[in-house]
Amino acid sequence: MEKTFYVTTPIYYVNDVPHIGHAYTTLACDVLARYKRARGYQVAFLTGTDEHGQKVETAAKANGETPLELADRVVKRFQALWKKLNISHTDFIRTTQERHKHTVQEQFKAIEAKGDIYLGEYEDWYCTPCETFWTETQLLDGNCPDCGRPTTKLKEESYFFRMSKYQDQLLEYIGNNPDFIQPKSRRNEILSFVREGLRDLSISRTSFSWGIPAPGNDKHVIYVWFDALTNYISALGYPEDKDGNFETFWPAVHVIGKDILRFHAVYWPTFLMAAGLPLPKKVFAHGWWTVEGQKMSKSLRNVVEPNMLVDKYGVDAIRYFLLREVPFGLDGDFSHSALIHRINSDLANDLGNLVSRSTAMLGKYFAGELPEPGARLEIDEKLIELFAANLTKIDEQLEDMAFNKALMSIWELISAGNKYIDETAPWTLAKDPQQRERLATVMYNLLESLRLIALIVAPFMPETGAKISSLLGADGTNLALDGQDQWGGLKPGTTIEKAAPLFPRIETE
Ligand code: ME8
Repeated sequence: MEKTFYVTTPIYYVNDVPHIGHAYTTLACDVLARYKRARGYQVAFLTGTDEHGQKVETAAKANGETPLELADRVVKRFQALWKKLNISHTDFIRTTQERHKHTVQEQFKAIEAKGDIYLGEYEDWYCTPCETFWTETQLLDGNCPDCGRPTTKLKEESYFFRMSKYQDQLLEYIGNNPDFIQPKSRRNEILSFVREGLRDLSISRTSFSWGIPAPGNDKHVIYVWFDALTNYISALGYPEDKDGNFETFWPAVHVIGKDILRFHAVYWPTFLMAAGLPLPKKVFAHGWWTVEGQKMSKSLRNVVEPNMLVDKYGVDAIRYFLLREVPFGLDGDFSHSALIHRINSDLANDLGNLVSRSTAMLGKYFAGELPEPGARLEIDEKLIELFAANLTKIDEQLEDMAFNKALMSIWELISAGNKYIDETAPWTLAKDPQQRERLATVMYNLLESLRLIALIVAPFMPETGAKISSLLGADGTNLALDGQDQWGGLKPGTTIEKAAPLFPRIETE
């Protein structure tokens, strides 16, 4: 059977424009998708947009457009950004698409038929001038968070999901599957939340209309989270599964920000249990970015716009920085000085120099033609062993979504390459005709190191991986690791040109 892998990003709200936070989640998923592909998996990679709900309805009204017009406009910005960031998603779902609405309604009907959805009453705080319901926690000093006027407690008819029924089953599942919710600290948070008791969940509203109607009762629209979470299976064609995608790819690995963990680790699994479906393989909640030490917010005008960063620094530098700077799972701070430091030291200096020195020396000593290597010395064996060991390590690190550690393991290889140059001193060997074979071995090992570095760096930095690979005479579009990750893949006789600098240094005043 073919190995398959399904990874998803959250679907992003269209009432905001994309910023580095969104880019971060999507990039992480892209690295996983590319890595798994390189390892021979058939990959489904889903991203998309969350387009229903009161917030979108209100934002559209404020702009004098329909919710769908607003969504159409913002969706283009997300799609353009993903293209610019080299995101390799295989599907893009919009919750306003027919395929999605269909699945949501089928899911609602199935759970209702089972008796786990019932009609009841929901009590909340209502702001009459704004015609808006607010939950207790949304209120500001008891008043409407939008207009500041007093609110009144009102009852609203609502459908409820019998979430309470699944409390024990969920606890048992989380207990039996230690890797289901990651990182561990977050898992503990969820465990204590569930242990405190699950209440039934209101899953419809009658107070606004921009949403998917409840089947058989048009007065109600389905609550955004029941709608939104279902995207992960509607994109696979559930329940009909005409193309067999559900059968092939479900369950998924969900990558999300810590802000929406409860929805993914409590609501979503219990919906799935009620529908009799397997639970996700993993829910990983990463941390949040601040900017130059402050919370990113529109009012502070410090929202970091990824388009601008890519234009200024290049796509691979941004991809590298975001995943290298902060352990996935912890909060981090974005600053221009940290970004520039990483570009100059890790990219221009370490990786850039290794590539330019190695290819330049091959040009100088062997007219750019890769020689046949001779007998290996201990220093060669050590280098080769390090590559084998770290490739295995990186596989485990990516399994744990430790992107920064995986990058450190790659940079260990890059440093080892630079150190190998310093210790073997090819310029000295080149002066002695007796050392010609030794020089050939050294040059072969250096260029072979570059081949493996290109392949393993490619999921993180696809353009860089492809550039180095093509330089070595390989097909820059085939960056498979599977079957290519053994030492000795480069063919002697290959012509390799001197590389242009990969990452120009960024000068600062
Ligand atoms: O929550 N740092 O959509 P959303 C890191 N539609 N990541 C950040 C971030 C920051 N400062 N800000 C946002 C929604 N994110 C729902 C999801 S899923 C069925 C429905 C990322 O547009 C992070 O991944 O508010 C977070 O989970 C996501 O953007 C929220 O995007």
